Amino acid sequence: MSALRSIRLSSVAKAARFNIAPATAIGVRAYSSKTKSLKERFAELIPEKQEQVKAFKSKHGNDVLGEVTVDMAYGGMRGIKGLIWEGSVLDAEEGIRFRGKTIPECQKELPAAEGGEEPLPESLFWLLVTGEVPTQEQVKELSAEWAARSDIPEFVEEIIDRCPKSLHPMSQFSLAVNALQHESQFAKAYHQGIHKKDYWNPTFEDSMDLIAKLPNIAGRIYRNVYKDGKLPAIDMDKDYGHNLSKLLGFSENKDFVELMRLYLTIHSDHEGGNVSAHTTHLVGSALSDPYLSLAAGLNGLAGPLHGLANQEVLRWTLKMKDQIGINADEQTVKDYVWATLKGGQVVPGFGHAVLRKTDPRYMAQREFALKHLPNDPLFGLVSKLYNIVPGVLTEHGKTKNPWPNVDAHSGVLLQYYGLVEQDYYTVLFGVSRALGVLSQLCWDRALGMPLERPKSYSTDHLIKMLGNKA
Ligand code: HAX
Repeated sequence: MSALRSIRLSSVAKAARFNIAPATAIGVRAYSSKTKSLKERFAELIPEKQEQVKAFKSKHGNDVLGEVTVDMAYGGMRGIKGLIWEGSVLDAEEGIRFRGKTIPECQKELPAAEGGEEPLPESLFWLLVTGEVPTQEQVKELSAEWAARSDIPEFVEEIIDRCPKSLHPMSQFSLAVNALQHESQFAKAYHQGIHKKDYWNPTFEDSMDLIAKLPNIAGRIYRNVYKDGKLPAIDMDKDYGHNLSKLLGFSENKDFVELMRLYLTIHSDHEGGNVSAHTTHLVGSALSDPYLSLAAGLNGLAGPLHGLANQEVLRWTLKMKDQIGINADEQTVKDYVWATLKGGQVVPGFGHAVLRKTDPRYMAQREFALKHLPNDPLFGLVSKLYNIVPGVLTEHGKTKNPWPNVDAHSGVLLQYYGLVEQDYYTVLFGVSRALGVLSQLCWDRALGMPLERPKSYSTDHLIKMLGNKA
């Protein structure tokens, strides 16, 4: 048993001795360090943020954020401003900013691994929780803490092992996260009558445990479905991206490990209204614990209009390659795209509910490809699509945003390094998305966010309400 883990378990044992909920008894500082731990810093920030929100609400509580039209109600609530999300804000033209920082700024400012260039997902998580750029030492401690918490219970391993290979990896992923709920400190503390002002504490502990355990779940699914089912142990002194790569069998390739760090960073958060984020937040608002909340979000991520699009993109692109050849000319590619549209299908990887420009997450991956695989033929085809599809979608005239989104590029990178199993890709997206939605869930509980319950109407009711209006 590692030193870190024994410290954590000893505080649980102490809690048991005093007959109090372990989560509330776990001290804010569980690890010896000269610098502040993430939990310490989070705990410090909570009263400041609570005060800020209280003051803002008392001054602006009745200010109007926008109006809601009938079209918006029927139109998937596009544009309705009704959610609070601390970690990131999405601008339609500029794309995502994590705590005010663009992706290139994150790449420049967040700590990377020794000898690496891409930000460590640990540093992005720290930024999402605190709004601050961590020190290298703080990131190293977070890596060690996640490694120390990474084991999954045997019964969860058995559940994964018993899944038929034909069960989609995302269903296996969601199943395993639901089963891990057995470990929830929040659920236990709630059962024992925890005071609501302390909800943040077991929520934080659950979130840290859950994030730490995801690589072992994801790795096990990958090895079971596509390989011989044997899983290596993670390296206790290595970072999250390295360890996930190791579990998948790719840690020997340092470029793949860097890709994984970049991938896990940029897929983490995309403000609050997307399906996976909103679902996690909504389910969490019923005080369902982080495990149940994330599992619900993962089920949303598994839809083809959302996260699963990255699987669909590669499938669609490879099918195109088989049908028209990798070096097809512009007109042949255009005809293929038109055939998809005329078949009543979407062109996967293009369009977005909020964005109106090329997704900067797409650009970050394109830049990675230009640096590491400029001559890869499939990357060449993806680049061709980048130049052709927006024009076709514009001519088609329906899509509000003809530009590529994040999912249009991730598959070609994974494919290049040998991770060719497309059905698996959304699991990686889910590991990353956990960083964003769980950091928000911690803030939801810290800020006492209430049960979410918007109002709905039937069509008949709306006709009665508005039907006679001139
Ligand atoms: N190909 C074909 N038609 C498209 C399209 C595309 N890529 N994108 C939008 N459209 C169509 C819509 O289906 C809609 O048609 P109908 O009026 O017949 O229903 C019309 O254009 C208007 O849609 P929109 O307002 O531009 O887009 P929405 O906000 O409704 O939907 C989607 C946004 C991302 C779901 C949409 O662009 C889409 O289906 N794209 C392809 C799937 C995809 O790449 N999804 C991943 C998005 C990013 C993400 O969440 N990643 O996880």
